Amino acid sequence: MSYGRPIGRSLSKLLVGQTRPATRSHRFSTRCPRIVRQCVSRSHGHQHQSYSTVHAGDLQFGQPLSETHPHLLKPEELTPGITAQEYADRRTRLAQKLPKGAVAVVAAADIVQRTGSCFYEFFQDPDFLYLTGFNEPEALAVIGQDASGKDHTFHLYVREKDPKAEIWDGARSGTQAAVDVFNADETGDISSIKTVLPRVLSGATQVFTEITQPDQGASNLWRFLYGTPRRKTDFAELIESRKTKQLRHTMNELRAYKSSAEIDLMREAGRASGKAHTEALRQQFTGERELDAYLRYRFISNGCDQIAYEPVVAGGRNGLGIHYIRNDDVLHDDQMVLIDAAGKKGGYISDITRTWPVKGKFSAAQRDLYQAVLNVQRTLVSMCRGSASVSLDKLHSVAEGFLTDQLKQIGFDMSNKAIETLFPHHISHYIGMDVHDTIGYSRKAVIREGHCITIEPGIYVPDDERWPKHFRNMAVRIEDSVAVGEETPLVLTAEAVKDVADIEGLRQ
Ligand SMILES: [Mn+2]
Repeated sequence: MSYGRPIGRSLSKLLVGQTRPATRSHRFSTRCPRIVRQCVSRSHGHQHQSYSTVHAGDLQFGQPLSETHPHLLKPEELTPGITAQEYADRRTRLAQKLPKGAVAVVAAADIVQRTGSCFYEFFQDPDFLYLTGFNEPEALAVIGQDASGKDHTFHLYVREKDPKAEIWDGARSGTQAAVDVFNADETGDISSIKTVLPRVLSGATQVFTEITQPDQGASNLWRFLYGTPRRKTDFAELIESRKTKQLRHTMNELRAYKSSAEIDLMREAGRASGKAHTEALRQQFTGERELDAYLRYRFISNGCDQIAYEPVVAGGRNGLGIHYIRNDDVLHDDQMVLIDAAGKKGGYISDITRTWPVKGKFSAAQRDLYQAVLNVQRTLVSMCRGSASVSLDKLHSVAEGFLTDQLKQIGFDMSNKAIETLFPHHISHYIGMDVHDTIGYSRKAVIREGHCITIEPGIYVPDDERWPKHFRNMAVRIEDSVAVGEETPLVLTAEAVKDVADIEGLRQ
């Protein structure tokens, strides 16, 4: 969706000292693959100006751009697969959901330190990335409606370029690129945000933000040791005189329905990851670690740019631990291995689980349990349609009923809510930029075209006399990522085989 606001970038403005164009029509001029660098040179005592042309590819930015990484991005794209126009449209859609006079304030994620001078890989805050395409820490966006009510205003404060710091931490895009590449109306050095922000927010009647929410992820121990700060932050003091609302709900409404570009990226991530699962199945592995490493390598070499989440590679009863990620055990020939692993592309994840016999052939009991789960998984995938008018919670109760029937047929006593023990997690979650996307978005919402979800029934049989002996300590989960269609679901991870005959056929 566009309101006639041309989006491009003009790298010709990446000039030291050049005056910023005052009007939008200037700002969104067509992108230029070369930039002109203005030089001041002196000769024979006379000062004159000369111009030389520099390739934009010679400049360095804090993230890949089409000029520097044409193998990753097309010219109109700001991040792989997503155009500058789509980012602008997202901001406009956000602005239109805000009351008049309100602004949204969204912060970039911070770098997380491991120990000493080691850092974890940087992961951008998904809301911030969704709205800006800007993939650096220490940045803040302020977005609101423009005067016409049809377009948005966009302030983006970033780390200024700093040659000394960039030697250590890598290139930064800087404030000039915030305007010329990322299409901000106004920018500034994040180091002066404390003095700049009060002016920026001075006209805002309401502030929508998540920044005031305390860290939800801290453990009990961490809260005991470090508590929550008693003193108000500068930001909290700045906005306390205004009506403050949570932004989460509005962001979920925007992010829950995926654009065709987003679905294309998830399909590419799913194709590359699904292929990797099938490739792994062709080989014999003797340890979880090796299989884990093989998959990580194949996800990337098949076209993903990152791993989507810590993989679960669980032989035998290790699969009963839903979030088992140690992956350090031996794989035995008489076991099945449960693998929940996938890659990510252009910021969009896929989510896949497959379970197969280590030696490539199912025992009778393994086949019975596997086939029971697969039957239910296929039925549930076929319900991922707008025309089915179901919610995730409805899909879950349908899955519980079908799994109960299937397990009865292979000898389970399903009385006393047995299904809740054997199938302890939900059938589905939303997927997108996050593995569990749009946290807080209702599982009671009726799924529609554009929603992307997983279908992942699993049966985990404890070592308990209550269950048939030959199934004890077995775990089977089968999971695909699915884009909901109006009449037909699109399985995003179809390349990962799951039929019994296909699995056994791969290891002749
Ligand atoms: Mn999942």
